[in-house]
Amino acid sequence: MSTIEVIEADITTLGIDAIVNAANETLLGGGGVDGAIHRAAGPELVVACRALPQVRPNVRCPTGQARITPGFRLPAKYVIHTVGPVWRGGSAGEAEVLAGCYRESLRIAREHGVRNIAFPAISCGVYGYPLTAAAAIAVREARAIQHTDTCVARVLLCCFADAAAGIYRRMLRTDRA
Ligand code: AR6
Repeated sequence: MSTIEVIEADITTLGIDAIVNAANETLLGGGGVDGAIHRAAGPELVVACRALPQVRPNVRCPTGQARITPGFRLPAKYVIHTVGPVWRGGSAGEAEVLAGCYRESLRIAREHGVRNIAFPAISCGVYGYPLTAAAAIAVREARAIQHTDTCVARVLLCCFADAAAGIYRRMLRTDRA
């Protein structure tokens, strides 16, 4: 049984088992939450990411999949890197790919005995995914494991802005499983 909470925070400050990074396929860093996580984790993080095998030239994590590294100087023990879809209007399979990011991150979390995990709003920045639609997927995927997962006890949906947190909270209240 796990709980789902919406919090407003800088995800890099959370002292929990794992935080999820909204990365790109290279896993070598970028802007947004990815940049913040790399800055806070220190240079060891990009070294660890670079050491992950490439599945294609310059692709260490295909879109919709996830990879794990230590958190290094972060208060979180692990970083689970996932790559969300770029929003292309909604008919390019974005919803299924985004759901895959949550599922794969939770699967890897479980494999590593993670009990507490925080997700940012994957794809909702530079990648342009509409927040309300993305929040519905985040809530649905967190709920999908809520009653069956014996490892993950707490899923935090971490928003950077209060407007986003409001949307997530409304989704949690209205979209009961
Ligand atoms: N803590 C929590 N949430 C944050 C933080 C933070 N410190 N910083 C930003 N956000 P984005 P994407 C929120 O653009 O859309 C990178 O360059 C932000 O408000 O970080 O998946 C990667 O390398 C937004 O709601 O990720 C990729 O190239 C959410 O995190 C690309 O951006 C995601 O915004 C990925 O784009």
